[in-house]
Amino acid sequence: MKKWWEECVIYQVYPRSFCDSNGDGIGDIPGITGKLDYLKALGVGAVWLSPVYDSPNDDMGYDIRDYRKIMQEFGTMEDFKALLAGLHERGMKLIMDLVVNHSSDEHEWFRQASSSRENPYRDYYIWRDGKNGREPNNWAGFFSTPAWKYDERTQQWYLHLFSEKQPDLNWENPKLRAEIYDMINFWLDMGVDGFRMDVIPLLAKNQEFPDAGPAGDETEMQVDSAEEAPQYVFGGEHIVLQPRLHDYLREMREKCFDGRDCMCVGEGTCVSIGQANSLLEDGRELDQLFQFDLMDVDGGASKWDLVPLDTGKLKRKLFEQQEKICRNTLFWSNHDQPRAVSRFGCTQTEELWKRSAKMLAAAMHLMKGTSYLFQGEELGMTNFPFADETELRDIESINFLKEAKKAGTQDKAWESILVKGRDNARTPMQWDETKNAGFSAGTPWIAVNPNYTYINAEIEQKDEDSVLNFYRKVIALKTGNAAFSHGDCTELLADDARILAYVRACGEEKYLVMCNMTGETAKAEYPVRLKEAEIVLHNMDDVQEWLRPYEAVVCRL
Ligand code: TEU
Ligand code: CA
Repeated sequence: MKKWWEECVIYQVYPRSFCDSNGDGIGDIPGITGKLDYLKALGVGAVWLSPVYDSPNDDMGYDIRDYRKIMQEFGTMEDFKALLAGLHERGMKLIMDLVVNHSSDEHEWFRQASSSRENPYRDYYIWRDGKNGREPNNWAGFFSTPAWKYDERTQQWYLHLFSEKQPDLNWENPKLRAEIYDMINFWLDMGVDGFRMDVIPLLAKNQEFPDAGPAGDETEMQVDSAEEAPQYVFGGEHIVLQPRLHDYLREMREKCFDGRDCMCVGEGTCVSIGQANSLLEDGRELDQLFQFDLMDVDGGASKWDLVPLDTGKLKRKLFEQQEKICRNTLFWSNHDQPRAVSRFGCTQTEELWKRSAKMLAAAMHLMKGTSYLFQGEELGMTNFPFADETELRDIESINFLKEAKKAGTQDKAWESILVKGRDNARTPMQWDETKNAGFSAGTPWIAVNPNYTYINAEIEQKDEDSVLNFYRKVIALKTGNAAFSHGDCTELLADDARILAYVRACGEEKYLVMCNMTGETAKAEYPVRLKEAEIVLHNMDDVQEWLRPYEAVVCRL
């Protein structure tokens, strides 16, 4: 028996940039409620809502100050309940973002914990003495800083894998865990249908907190002179998928999810394809997982290393995920990733922009697994042409650029930020061709993409040939046809790096999906003659013998 979350397409809303209802330039919850009919017409069955909890927004809401309070600029708890009711009235579900690896340093727990070593909340966080006058170990954080910050008042260091204002919670502490489970049940009792779990593979840490990289070499940390900065190293082997993580997730399921028709999808930060099932297969931990190998195909040692897209490598990753992850999620982007059509498609001309955006829709969302769309993906929204750093809002890019300036590599860093910066995904949703793309009557908190004049929901709703209407057809196929919602997925043309081809089959229903992922016409030994095929979906007006650049066809077999 399939679960609701295996049969619907899920749409991620980044509330700050979705729709501003009161003209303060910031998206808000009533703005989302006002757009539910748009989402219903798109054909999505659930919304994943990025954090709406009270937050100082150091990391745009992923730094929570009060887990049971709605962020003031997003609205009130009544607004939230109206959104939840509005979704349920339309037969749609709501998945909240659960950020419990860390809180904000302005959370009451941390205010207490950092007031004294004896405070009862001290062990809600991770405090250690320094070593040789420096951090307890050599771990680097995710945002270009060391992973520890010194607290003068209590003379110890606290762990923060992300920003300094995001202290890691100590999951070894059963009191902390009980508080989190209580909070989860608070939202589930209200009728929330599930959670997307932020950096969930990192909850458990090696309690020895050893140095990362080559065997912890004490001298590595010894700083002979002030200008010699120690080498900070990502401590993945000590913080990713640690054994205790599985205990925590099982306990969370017992305390919160058992007996409820709810779901949890984990953000599989640093989890390989081969490791994914350790969190999924017995169903006692996560229901689904976002696995990120696809998000790394155009990166090197770090996301900022720009590597040309290799469609052969992309295909291999896609089919490896299909084959090895028992409950797969399908996504091209989210609020942390650049826009799909700019990254995996082509924006050189309006024709190729439209065609490649549609090709990506068919390529990804007709595969096997639950499809997750990121807001604006259905319009073909693109990366933003940031003029300079004053237009940046994201701490990850801002910190990265700051460090690059110290190293004199700011020009290269800027290049990378334009291509990979998270702000690309966070520019306002483009609703129509009025001021600020209809996002806000005020001054948006982040600039609106100037291409909103032709990339916007209103114009695309009226255009039968738009990216939006193509997404509607893909979603209708995906959710309305057993071959696509439940069927097997068999790869074809595996050795051809240009063409993504697969058969979806369930009983008598069989369909072939063929997508040319490149800018060249792809001549090859096709499984069917396109001119004789029964085409049910196509991103071009006529049929030729070979797939033209970014051409996608879906044929009934
Ligand atoms: O992201 C986790 C994470 O690993 C990010 O660093 C992401 O991989 C990177 O930004 C890609 O460029 C989650 C949230 O999705 C992100 O928005 C938060 O900043 C982060 O956790 C901390 O909560
Ligand atoms: Ca607002």
